[in-house]
Amino acid sequence: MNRARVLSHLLSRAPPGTPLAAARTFLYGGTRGKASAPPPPTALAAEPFLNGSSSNYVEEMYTAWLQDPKSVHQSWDTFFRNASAGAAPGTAYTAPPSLAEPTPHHVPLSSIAPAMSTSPMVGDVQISDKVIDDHLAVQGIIRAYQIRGHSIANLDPLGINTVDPSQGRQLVVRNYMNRFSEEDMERSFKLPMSTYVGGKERQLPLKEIIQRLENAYCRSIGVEFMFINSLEQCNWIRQKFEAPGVMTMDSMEKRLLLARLTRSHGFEAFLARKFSSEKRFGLEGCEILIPAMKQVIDRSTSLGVESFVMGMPHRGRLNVLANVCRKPLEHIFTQFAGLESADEGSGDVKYHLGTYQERLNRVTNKNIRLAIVANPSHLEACDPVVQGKTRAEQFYHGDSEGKKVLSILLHGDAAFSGQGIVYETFHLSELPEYTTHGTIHIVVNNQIGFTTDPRMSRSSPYCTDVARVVNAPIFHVNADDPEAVMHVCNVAADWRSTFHKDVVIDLVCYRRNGHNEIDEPMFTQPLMYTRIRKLKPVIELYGDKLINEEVVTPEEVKEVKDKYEKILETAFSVAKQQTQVFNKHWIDSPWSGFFEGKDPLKISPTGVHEDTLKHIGKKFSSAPPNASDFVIHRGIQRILNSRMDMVESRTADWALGEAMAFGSLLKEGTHVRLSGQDVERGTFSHRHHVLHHQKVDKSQYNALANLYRDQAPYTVCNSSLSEYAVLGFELGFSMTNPNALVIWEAQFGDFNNTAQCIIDQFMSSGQSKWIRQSGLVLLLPHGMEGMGPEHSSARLERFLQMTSDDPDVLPPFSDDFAIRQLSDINWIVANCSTPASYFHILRRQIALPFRKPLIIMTPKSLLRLPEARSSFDEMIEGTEFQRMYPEAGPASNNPASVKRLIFCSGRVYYDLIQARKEAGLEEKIAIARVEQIAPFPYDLVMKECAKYADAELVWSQEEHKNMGAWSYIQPRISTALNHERHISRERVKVAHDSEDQSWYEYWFPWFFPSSGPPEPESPAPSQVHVASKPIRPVRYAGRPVSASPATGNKKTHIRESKQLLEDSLAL
Ligand SMILES: Cc1ncc(C[n+]2csc(CCOP(=O)(O)OP(=O)(O)O)c2C)c(N)n1
Ligand SMILES: [Mg+2]
Repeated sequence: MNRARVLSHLLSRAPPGTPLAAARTFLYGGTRGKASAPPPPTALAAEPFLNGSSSNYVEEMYTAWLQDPKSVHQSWDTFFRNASAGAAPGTAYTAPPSLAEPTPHHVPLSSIAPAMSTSPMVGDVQISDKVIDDHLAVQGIIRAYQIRGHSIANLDPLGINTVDPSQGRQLVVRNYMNRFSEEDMERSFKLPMSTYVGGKERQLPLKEIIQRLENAYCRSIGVEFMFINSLEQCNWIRQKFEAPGVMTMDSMEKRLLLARLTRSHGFEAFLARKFSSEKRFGLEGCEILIPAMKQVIDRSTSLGVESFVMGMPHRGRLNVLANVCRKPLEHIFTQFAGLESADEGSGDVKYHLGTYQERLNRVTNKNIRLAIVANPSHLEACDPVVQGKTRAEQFYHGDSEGKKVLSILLHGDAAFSGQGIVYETFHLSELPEYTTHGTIHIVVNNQIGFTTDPRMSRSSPYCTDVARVVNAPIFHVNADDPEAVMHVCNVAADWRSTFHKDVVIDLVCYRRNGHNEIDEPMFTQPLMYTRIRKLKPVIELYGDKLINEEVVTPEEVKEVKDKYEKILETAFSVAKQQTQVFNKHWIDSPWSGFFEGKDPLKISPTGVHEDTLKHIGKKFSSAPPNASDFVIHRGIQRILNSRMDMVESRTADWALGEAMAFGSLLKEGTHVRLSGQDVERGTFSHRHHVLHHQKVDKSQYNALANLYRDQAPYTVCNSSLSEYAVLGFELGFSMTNPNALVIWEAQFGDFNNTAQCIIDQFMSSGQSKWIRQSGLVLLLPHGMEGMGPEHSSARLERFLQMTSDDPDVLPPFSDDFAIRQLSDINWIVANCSTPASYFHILRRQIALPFRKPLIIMTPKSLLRLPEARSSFDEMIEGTEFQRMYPEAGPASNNPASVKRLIFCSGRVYYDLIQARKEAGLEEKIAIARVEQIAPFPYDLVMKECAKYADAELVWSQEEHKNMGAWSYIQPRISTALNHERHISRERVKVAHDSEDQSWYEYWFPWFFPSSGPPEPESPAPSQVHVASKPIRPVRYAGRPVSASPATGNKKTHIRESKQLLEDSLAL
């Protein structure tokens, strides 16, 4: 270990905190190897010239010597050789014969030694401290440019924030330059290893060094990267920006760039002409975005990427669709025409719609897939969705390193710095089960957000500062320098391909018009817009530049422009002939083959063979196969034992029921992914899907991932502490593959409202707006168990309020009533009370011929309640999900004597039956449990009501009256029983036409008045009262209204709980 020995000499005694000490840490403790033995303590003291101030220089010399001994002065060579050979401390240095006059940049060791020790001089060369310090200052200057050069770069096309160059230099280099005179500028200095500005040169005059640094760091590109804590990555970036000639483009590349700019500009100009009063959130002022994205895509495609998943806001979206994705122009133009939609869905405004295109990349001649995810107005909300979709594509394509699928996120400057979801999404970027192996972020930094200036909208210097948290390099670039933008795009694509980490391109540009085309920007930004009006569009600037360089002729420029204009006109005439728009043209995640050949009203069975239940149960209750080597916690062993006991006795608790649902789906080839905070163990310590070896770090066992040899993969992953980003991510994941059960679990249901935007904008309304389905499941622990206002309510009422079923319309009865309801609604809301119910509803998600989000209120204390267990009999073949459990006890045997029929849902059922038993009312009070609240099981509720025809109806809930399911249930029971609300004649007719009329006649006699079904000439539906009969009301029993979801006081909680049971049961 020669290297180690020499460095021992140099570094062993360096005082802590000095550069030498840092070098020691780096060289010994870093990735490049370890010293074999500690160095002799006296070594450094004996080399008096090796003090802190010269350490950088010595380190440089040593590193250079290691690479090429001839690259350093012979005196250094001798010294390092002697030291390597084990020379005693203080004797390694030997003055060499003077072979020639050393050049000023080439500082020999002898020039340092005499100044600091009593060592003899070398020949007649007397080199002072100044020479060393000058070299150190040059290093400082280089480093200063690398760290702060961006702060004075010419980034702003408006010139508003541009610093005066001479002042700027002072800002960057601070006092390093003070020591140099004009003559010094001509002196040559040896270039340190930390710069690539020299190219093949090892020394350069100071003037040239500075000039090259200015070119690299202070022209149209500002590179922020020195905060990255990897030397390798910093060096990689330095090389990409410093090496001479890195930005050179050949004329073909320049012509392509001009052509792309022409399209970008031409598209906006065309829309402005044709639809002058329409909002389109044009790209004018940042037309370079289109060539930039195309460059990123070209370069990444050449590096192996086949699929691009993109998310972007309003700005320039139509242009991206047209010119990056190559969406048919007529599809875009028809969106301006205000046509009726030909297919399902309520649609969305044109600058929110997604798309999916497959096409040939002409530059690389490879086929690529491009998806732009539909997004709501809510800025940045689609960021995690894009990441989830990307991750899923990578997962299902076996692209474990992200080489084939790449996510690109576009941002506005104000939104990027203002929206917290950006930060939350960045924090997913390196998590094992969430990483997409690097996202390329592009910011359209037009230096304004609607009417607000950056100084009023953020506290950070750059709008991109949020990216620093993940050590992403940030490339700021003046959008009016197209070639600089292309360079940055190439580097970003190369970075992502090399390091698989996030990177940011900050396109510093301007917004030529108002926020949209109808806004007047002079109201609020008069000076900015006075300046903007004087600016030539970038297409002109660049066209002129290329004409001057004789890369193109003016005729060619015109020809390219006219050609595109013609393409636009042709598409415009096609669009004009259209009479309808098709929402299906805008699907961002088509599921080819999923719907085809399926009966849209058939649910596959959800019951499972008993052997399968047993197999899964046993595996789930067992230690890993190498149990003797795998030390399990005693508490876990007890849990496994009790699980095994349950399996033996053919029963399942909640965790076992869930495992059986997952396990059986995995067996059938369905990937299951469960994500959320602490889901591996489970917030309530009931799940334990990942067992941890108690003695070996990171040694884990996941039984459900090891059930069958040919099973589908099982992913269970603790997430970052974010609801918004993680739920968005899982939603995106669920969009990719309909044959996967994707689940997000909240720690407590209460926290789901920090992800409200994903719930409202994507889950509840996504299918309607974007005809995009998702079978995502939300598990929301919910229940009033005395845990205070923030650990009690998943806000069931909100999910129910957003269901799209009309409380006033009784759907037509038929054999496929239940699935029709599911097909018609926007999402399913359930509050399961048994493991079997939970088991079936999870499996039903995959058994459905379509996909709907499923929101489940999940229990807390029921997880362990012995009464809340299910027999295997409720899960085996032939069983299915029970939308409602009717009363099955003594009361059901003699319905006529039942005084009250209570409907409830979830946990409160167990309190009610206990209290009913204690009160001896099992014959008098029937209790039915609604498991699927929405869509409402009208048929089953009506049947139960009909059975207890004389009973008073009560809805009992533990939530406060203005919360929980009451306000959803009440009008629906009323519609079901009383028809006091209006009912569509057509729907009644369907009910009458159904085959099973006698069944309905028996249970719902009021549907079939003696006069027969309504006559065709009956009054209009809005006036129909199907039958006049006494109103059968439903009464509320539960907590009164409240502002807070639950009391924080234990006593009050107990009192309220007692009261609600009394209210419910008092006859
Ligand atoms: C979450 C959210 N808040 C507010 C708005 C309203 N809004 C629409 S665009 C906009 C300004 C966006 O500025 P910036 O991100 O810089 O994008 P630009 O329009 O400048 O391209 C605002 C505030 C929104 N769409 N989403
Ligand atoms: Mg902006």
